Amino acid sequence: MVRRTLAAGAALTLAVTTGAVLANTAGPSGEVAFQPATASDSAIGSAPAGGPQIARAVLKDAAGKKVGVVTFRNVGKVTEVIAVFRKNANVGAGFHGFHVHANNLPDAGTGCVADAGGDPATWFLSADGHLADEGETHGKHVGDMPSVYTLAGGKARIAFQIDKIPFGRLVNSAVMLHAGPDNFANVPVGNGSDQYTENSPAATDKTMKTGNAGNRVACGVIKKL
Ligand SMILES: [Cu+2]
Repeated sequence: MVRRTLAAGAALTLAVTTGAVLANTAGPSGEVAFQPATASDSAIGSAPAGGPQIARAVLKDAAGKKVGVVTFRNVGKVTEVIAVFRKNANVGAGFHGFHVHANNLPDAGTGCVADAGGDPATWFLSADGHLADEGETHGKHVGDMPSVYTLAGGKARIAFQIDKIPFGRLVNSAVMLHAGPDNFANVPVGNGSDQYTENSPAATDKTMKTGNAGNRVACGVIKKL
């Protein structure tokens, strides 16, 4: 337990408990990838004396066209997130799954790599699965974020707060926008007449990992400003 008094702003004391270090246990093909905690993780809850820490991801589509900007502003225990997608972003109108993906497993490459002429299912697999800690299922991944709703012309603006990802873990991870809505793994599995008893275990397992939000259509690596 570390107790710090922030120099910036009004006197504010935050209690910080450094989390356990977790190992990478998932491959790049799944949506879940565990990212080990780093020394910089302890930065959460301690806005530096110089002011908030800011990081940004510029999201591009498979063709390399800039479609949006996501800004993370850490003000202590909470990080404020503002995502803006351009008019004519060409990602389709409606809800889109939106997550922070790990980007630390070298097997499938790193960063946001896509072949615009290739199978869309292969786009941005260079980044790993959702940023997650061991045992978390989708909807509870530390990298899960609210869905983006794009207007008919492709524009979107969404602002929200997150409190599960230390700032140090955000940096160099990747923000991913998916083609389709995110079901947050809300599959009512069971034996009831209104439950998806016909679902295969594999399908259930998949949605518990990804939310079945579909292909990755825009990606940007988070860089500290
Ligand atoms: Cu995702």
